[in-house]
Amino acid sequence: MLPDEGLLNYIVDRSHGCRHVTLIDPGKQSAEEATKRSIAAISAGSRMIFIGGSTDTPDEVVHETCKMIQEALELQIFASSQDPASDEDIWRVPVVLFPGGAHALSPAADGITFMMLMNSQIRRFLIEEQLKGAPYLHKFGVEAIPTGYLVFSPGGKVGEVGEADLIEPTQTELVNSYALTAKMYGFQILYLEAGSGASTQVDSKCIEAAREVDEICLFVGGGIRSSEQAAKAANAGANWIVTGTLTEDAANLQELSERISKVVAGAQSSSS
Ligand code: 1GP
Repeated sequence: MLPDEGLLNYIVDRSHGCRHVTLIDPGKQSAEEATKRSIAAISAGSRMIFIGGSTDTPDEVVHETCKMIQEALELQIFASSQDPASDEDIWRVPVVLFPGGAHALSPAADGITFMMLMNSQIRRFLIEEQLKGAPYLHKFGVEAIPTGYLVFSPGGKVGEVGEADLIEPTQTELVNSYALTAKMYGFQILYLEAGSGASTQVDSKCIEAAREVDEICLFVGGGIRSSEQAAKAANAGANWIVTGTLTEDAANLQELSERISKVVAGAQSSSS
């Protein structure tokens, strides 16, 4: 659900400290379950929903998931508007496509992180998937947020599929050059990714090296599960922390809420 200030303004706004994104892989649960998880995540303090992940999910499944989450958010806004004690704005949370390529797009999304996998070694993820996806996004009026995407060691599946020249923790100068390059391309977001389910999160020194480029909005994800890990990334300069596995392997909605509350608290504990 699009916030009043518009998607880009909402994303780059730093007045709320470091915020949390819940990544939902529409291929890993039904649209109903994805919707329940999204609502629980937002109640626990998550401020954006990303839809993406698996490479083989059909467009219909992605669309159904986006649509159902949007409808549930509308209902929550309506319910809150009937209750003077509740704040309907907490439900104005954008549902944004976080694609693995030109497939799995949906006009029901509020926008898309339109990404260049900057350290991919193959043309496909530097420009070809984008060429395929752009006419579709144009046709359906899905807002594209220019995003640089960098995959760090260990990198996981995205590192493999994207044939990324994985960045190691010592390569801080390189990270800074990528951040400058991203800025010069006009990218609004730089996403630092360790890979879904990564055993180690993106190194703080690398986040700091990217943070030196003040204008760019930094997303950090991959392997973050605890409040401490979230605080570490936030203190190094992340503007948004993304978690996916945390939600996927929660035994139930209660556990999901507790886990997200902790990560949100960690992210928000940062003074930066
Ligand atoms: C993956 O960065 C995200 O693209 C989230 O990673 O699944 O490890 O939370 P996790």
